[in-house]
Amino acid sequence: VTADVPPLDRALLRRLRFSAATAAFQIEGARDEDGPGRSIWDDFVETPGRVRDGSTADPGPDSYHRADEDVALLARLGVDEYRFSMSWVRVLPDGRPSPQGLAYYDRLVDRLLDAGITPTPTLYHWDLPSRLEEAGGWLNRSTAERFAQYTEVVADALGDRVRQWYTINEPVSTTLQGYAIGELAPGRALLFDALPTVHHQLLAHGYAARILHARGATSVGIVNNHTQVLPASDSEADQQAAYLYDLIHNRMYADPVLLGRYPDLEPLGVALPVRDGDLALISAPCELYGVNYYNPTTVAASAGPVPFEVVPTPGAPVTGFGPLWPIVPEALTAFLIDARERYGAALPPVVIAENGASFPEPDHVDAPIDDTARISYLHGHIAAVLAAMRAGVRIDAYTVWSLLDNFEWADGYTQRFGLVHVDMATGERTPKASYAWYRALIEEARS
Ligand code: GBH
Repeated sequence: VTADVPPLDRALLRRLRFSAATAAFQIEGARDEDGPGRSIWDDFVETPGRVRDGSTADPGPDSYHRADEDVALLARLGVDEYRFSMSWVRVLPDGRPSPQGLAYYDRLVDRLLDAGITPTPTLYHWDLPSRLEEAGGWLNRSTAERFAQYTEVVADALGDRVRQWYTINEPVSTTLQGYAIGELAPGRALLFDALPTVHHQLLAHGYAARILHARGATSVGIVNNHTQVLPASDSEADQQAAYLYDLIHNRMYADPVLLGRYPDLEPLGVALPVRDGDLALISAPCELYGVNYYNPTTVAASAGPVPFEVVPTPGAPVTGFGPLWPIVPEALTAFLIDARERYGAALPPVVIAENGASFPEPDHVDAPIDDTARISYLHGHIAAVLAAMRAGVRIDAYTVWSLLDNFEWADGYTQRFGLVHVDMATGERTPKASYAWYRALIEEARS
């Protein structure tokens, strides 16, 4: 299958490592097996009205029982790495390490290594222990300290075989959608009062990076969700709105990690609970910088409770999420070049840790779905990555979100990102055309 776009430059493709990603809560299922503790996502999915189709993520793709199939799919795909996440509440159900919870990841790591695939776990992909949320969750500084203890347990168990780690996935989503607006767990609507969660998540990253480095990790990084911000018009008001959105979505998470300081938050009228020494910890050098990128964001001024609003990007096709998920590959190139300009040598090699497109595909399929839109999305964005490399941005790896159709948070199973279709009733996995396409691309890069 080929999309209607020019071929990719093989010399540049060869310089990338290729990967695919998933996250524990989105694929594992088995929420009551081997005694995991409860997480804020268990609570959220059980709250009526929170998840669009009422689904609970269990069994979902059921990877807790099907990890061997997942590894076989990854091996046939030919990826260099697999980015999966670890469930804090499996590892520490009640604050003490669980041998069974750890055994699942221990075995997964071994299977991956046997298959010649580098395991690159994410320590935290949104499933905070409920007992910590009861104490304030990420609003409470002590959650970062608990996270450090969890990291020690994981590093002791897997650090002999795992050398590359991602610390925290998309703190911006947790802050904005989890604590400010409430579309994601823990479902709070604190608006600007949510902002201490930024600092505490970054602190958790800092602690974890220090622990992992001390235990021999060679490649560690945070994963931030970034977007290229475009003002809706040239008006002063829209440009100011875009500036604020960039601050709150991009720079508030990147500047402290890469430059050791927060941007000037005066225009937002907020202050963060920073203590002496925090920023040195948060900005201690890392070997990689993880970027999740899906779409640009067009922003207009607003008279509502927050001074900006996200509006459709004129002229762009969209993914299954609709008008606020425009498909604009060149915006990824522009973002990466801008980041290189803003952060200079402080920007470590970038890993594109997630990139992909969702569509509302059926749960049960008898014939292959039309997968052209996903292929053309992936092709366009890989081309955009190569263009940034050509312009001098150091990029080490590209990761597709996602290996599998999975539990798409508040959208349940109504949006599917997989290279592989999953029938959630049976767990059956069927590679889509995009899987064959990605496999051929990796093969060509290696030939
Ligand atoms: C990433 O989130 C996550 O890391 C990953 O787990 C997730 O599956 C993937 O991307 C796709 O969403 O009502 O338009 O806000 C990116 C943030 C959070 C954006 C959920 C989409 C709901 C749709 N995503 N959000 S919208």
